[in-house]
Amino acid sequence: MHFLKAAALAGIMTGTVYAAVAGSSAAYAADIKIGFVVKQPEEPWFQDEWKFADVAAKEKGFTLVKIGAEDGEKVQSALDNLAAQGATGVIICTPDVKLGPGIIAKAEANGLKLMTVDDRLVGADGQPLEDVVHMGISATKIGEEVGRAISEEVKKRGWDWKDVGAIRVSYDQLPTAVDRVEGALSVLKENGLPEANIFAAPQAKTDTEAALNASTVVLNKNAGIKHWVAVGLNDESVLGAVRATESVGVPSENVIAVGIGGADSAINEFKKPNATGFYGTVIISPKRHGYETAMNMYAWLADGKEPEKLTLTSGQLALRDNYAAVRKELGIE
Ligand code: FCA
Repeated sequence: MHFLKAAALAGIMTGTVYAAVAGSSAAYAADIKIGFVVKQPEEPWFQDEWKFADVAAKEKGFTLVKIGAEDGEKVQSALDNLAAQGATGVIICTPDVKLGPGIIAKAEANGLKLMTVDDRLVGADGQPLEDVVHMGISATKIGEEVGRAISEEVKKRGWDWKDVGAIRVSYDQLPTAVDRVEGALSVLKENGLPEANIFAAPQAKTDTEAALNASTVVLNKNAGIKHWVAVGLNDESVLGAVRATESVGVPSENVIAVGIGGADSAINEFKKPNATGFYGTVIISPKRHGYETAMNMYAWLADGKEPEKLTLTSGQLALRDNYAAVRKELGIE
């Protein structure tokens, strides 16, 4: 800011560069501050979102304030802090979509333009708050992609669906999570998985540890089942199911788990010398969710250009042997 102001001042004094500085939006960019609040800052997906939002900030010259907010109270104070710091826009992935009306009110009271990313706010009736600008993943379609990948591999390994157990790592308070796992399970059922072979493993939080705990209960109750598949809302939840199969002694060749995400959690698993039950992941784009949301917010604040109300992004399946190429193709190396 100081530099730009100084440059503008210098422009006035010399009369030559002034027009160039004043005419470029860079003169305003330095004054624009945008918050990027995420529910789980330790999760690689969110770190990648931040990383790409930072790229937008550098490119445009605005200030990005990154805040982790794991519960409702932290969300409230994040919104207050942002306003106190002079931010005028915030992009948020909330820890709880039911905080929706409260978040809208708080953002409004603080003069913050609001966009949500990944998890869409809902009202008291559980329906999405459609007036809030949102970028999410096309959850059902991506879930179906998971289901197709698992089904093909089940066929390839010659398993009989009758003998396959499916761990449904669930986080049903989050609509996108329901859409993702239901999309996957619909395809598995279409291909022959009996409904009775689906076991819910409700996780208390969307991380690996919670999924491991929930999945262990399912496996212990169903020790007679030989072949397992696992679905969940993200890589972490599916990895929890895989860790659980390992801990109860199911050999990795008897497990087919496919996640959603494609960030470091998945990559580190693919880098292991021996294949685990984590067969693949549908890679989604932290670049679109980080860079593009930040660019959209910037355009809204700097040029008054309101973003599309709803953007749903796609995913692409990647396996152990081609994940690097897929990431490259998506521009997210
Ligand atoms: C949700 C999940 C994250 C990520 C994101 C796109 O927020 O919790 O892991 O999948 O959607």
